Amino acid sequence: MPKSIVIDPRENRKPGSLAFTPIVLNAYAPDVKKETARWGRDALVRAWRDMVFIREFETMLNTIKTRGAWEGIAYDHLGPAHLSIGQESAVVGQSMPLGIDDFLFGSHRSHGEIIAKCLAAAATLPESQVSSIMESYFGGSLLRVVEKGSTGGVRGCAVDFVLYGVLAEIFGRENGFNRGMGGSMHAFFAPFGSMPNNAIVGGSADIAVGSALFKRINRRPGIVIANIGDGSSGCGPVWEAMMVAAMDQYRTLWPKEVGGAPPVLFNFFNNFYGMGGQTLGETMGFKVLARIGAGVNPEQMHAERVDGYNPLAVADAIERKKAILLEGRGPVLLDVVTYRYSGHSPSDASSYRTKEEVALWQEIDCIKGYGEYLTSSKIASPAELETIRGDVMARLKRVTALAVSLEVSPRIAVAPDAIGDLMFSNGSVEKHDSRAPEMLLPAEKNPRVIANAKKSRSGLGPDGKPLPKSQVISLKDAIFEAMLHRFSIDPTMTAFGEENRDWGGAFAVYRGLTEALPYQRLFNTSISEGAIVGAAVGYALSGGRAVPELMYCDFLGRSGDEVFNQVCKWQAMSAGVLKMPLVLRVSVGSKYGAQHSQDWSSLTAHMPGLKVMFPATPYDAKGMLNLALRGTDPVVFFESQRIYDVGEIFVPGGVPEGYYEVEEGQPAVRRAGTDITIVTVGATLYRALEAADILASKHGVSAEVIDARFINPLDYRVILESVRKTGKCLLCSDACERGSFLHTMASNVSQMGFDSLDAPVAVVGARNWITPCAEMEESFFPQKEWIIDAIHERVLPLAGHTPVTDQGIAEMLRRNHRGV
Ligand SMILES: Cc1ncc(C[n+]2csc(CCOP(=O)(O)OP(=O)(O)O)c2C)c(N)n1
Ligand SMILES: [Mg+2]
Repeated sequence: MPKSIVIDPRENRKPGSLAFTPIVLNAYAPDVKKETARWGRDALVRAWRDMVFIREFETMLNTIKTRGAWEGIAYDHLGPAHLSIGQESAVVGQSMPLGIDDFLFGSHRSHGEIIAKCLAAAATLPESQVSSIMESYFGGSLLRVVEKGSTGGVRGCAVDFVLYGVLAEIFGRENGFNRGMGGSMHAFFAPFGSMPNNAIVGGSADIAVGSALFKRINRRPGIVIANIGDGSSGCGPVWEAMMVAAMDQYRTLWPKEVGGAPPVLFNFFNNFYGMGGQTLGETMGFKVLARIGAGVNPEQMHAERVDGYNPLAVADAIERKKAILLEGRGPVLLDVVTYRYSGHSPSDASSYRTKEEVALWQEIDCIKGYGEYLTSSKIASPAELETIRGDVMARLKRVTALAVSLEVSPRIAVAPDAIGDLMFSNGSVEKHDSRAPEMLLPAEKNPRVIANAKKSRSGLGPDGKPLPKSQVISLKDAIFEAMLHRFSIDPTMTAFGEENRDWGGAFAVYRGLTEALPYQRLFNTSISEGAIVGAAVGYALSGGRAVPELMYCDFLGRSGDEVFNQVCKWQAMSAGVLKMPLVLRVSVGSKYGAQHSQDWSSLTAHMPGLKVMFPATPYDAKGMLNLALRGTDPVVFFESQRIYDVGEIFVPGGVPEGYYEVEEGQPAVRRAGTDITIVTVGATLYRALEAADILASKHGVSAEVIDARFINPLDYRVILESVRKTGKCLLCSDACERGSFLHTMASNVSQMGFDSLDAPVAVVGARNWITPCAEMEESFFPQKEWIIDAIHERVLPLAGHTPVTDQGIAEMLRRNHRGV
């Protein structure tokens, strides 16, 4: 479909100049009367209390880390502790106007945010709600520990619950908010709107965008804040996140009722350092971080610099920006000026800054300053503040003693496989919401469905001969059918990436979906592979089904962190609190040279927490995608471009019209044989079958050809059973041989099937070169001759065979020695 926006040269070639509006800096003017009226006395005093909680909590951690004991409680904490001493006002002020529907995603330095957000919720939610949240979290196991001896009723108990949940998590205990699977840098407590914190600098930016997209697309209340540091302003994914958050289409193309741009706030806690790198004057060139907003959109992201040393200035800014976001006019950027006196971590001697500089900030310490504000304006007396401080210390001592005790707070029992049990949720969800899915066309009116109805479901004619490709349901048609099916069932399902919409999806896989779906369910993004995947992570962990796409496998590098650290880890790091119903479609190219033709499935196979699938037939493409799109685990779904147009030649009757799933992890025997087992991953299946034909006709060798289909999980029993029969095994895929997943497979088959093997397992992959141009590709990707020659040289000498390629041991030695 052509675009509705016309790119007019008359408009775009006009001379003129671009005007920027001034960006407000630290404009907050304190006003005791207004502040008391807005927040009420109790909340104003509680803000001070919460700042003290955070300060003392982190002082305790620092003391434990550096001296091995605090207040007579001895503990050796081996893990990290990135402290935010000095920054308390910025986080407490932030949480003041937020409810539990407002989400915070944070960083490695987020203890303060978690505590501030959770204490605010514990103080403001109805007591019955607080009780039921504590009671239901992990079956009440945390509550059972803190409720005994707790003071101050439900709210007092909730304070202890929060401190204990965070501390037990930092100490890696089963009673931690994430069962100790997250630790200091990843702790969070979703029921109060404290969402995952990220040890990857800037990692929360694109995840927050996805969470905000979830809220917008599914009309959920609240805003989403990405709490990131000034240092993260140099990170590509942060910029990508801002680009995706600021796309015009939310207002120009999306239906009005969706409500405009996703409500996301990029909140930079600007403490002027990224470890020892000084962002002001050294590592960045913006001078004032808020300037970034001016480069993003005409609203300049409503950017402002805020005095983060005054909690009320922060609260005021967050409240005003929240209103903008709820109106769909985001994104917003805040440059919250703050400072940490603590080192980057307890081992940091702060050699990169002067004592005088630290002293300048300590002189205006936020707790001291805000305490003076409270007392001088008669909101609280010094004695009241002292009493509060006493209560803080008493609670902290009690909770710390509980958290260090291995009897009260044991670690998760690792044996037999407790962490393994957390790697996948292995769930199955038809739909993530009960509302009717928003569709523009019923399936029977969809042009592609109508066109497909005229095609043969099988790739073979009645005579058993292949039909012309244009007349059969192809692999990409099969993917389309699975997508349309789930779109019409799960209202939360959304797919996005480059060229997903009007173009018809990369390689026309999605042709027909543009007509079927409103914008918010299928949209083009900026060319931001990191943010495409990162936003999908945020969308999925917020409760919706996301299908991001990478146009070429070679772009996986651009989304490296998102795939290798985010998609795969959050289910386990949250101890199952989060689910990740995300299917990342990755198209593997050919004919497009060195940077568009690589199969990097081994990289994803290496990452714990990913399910990896690689169908090679239309039947499997539909049945496996159906499986993936109903599951609750992240799946990387590889598709080989070279077989997008193949028809189904293995399953009688071809691709079923209705719904079905392929059983997870089960390889498919494509041809039975007795003399050698050939296992393929992806498109080499068809070359292996040609090789099997030649082996049979010329050499009388009967090859059993198995299509692995799955990379992880993978049930090796089918392969081992075959090897028991044949005694020989060759593995083949289009991935470069060195480091290919085939080597893991070879090692497993060798170890588990050693008794059956009478030759080593042979691996045939692509050459360890760059992929040459299309005309030379046959010298790079495995061909049927390579398979036959490798069998001859390394597995089973074939009488009278003269190899046409060198697959022998000497050549393997030579290649490895040269590194090619
Ligand atoms: C992608 C990435 N690069 C580097 C690091 C190592 N690292 C941890 S924190 C940090 C500094 C981050 O600075 P900033 O974003 O300003 O946050 P702050 O530490 O000041 O809170 C660095 C470089 C990391 N964790 N992730
Ligand atoms: Mg910083």
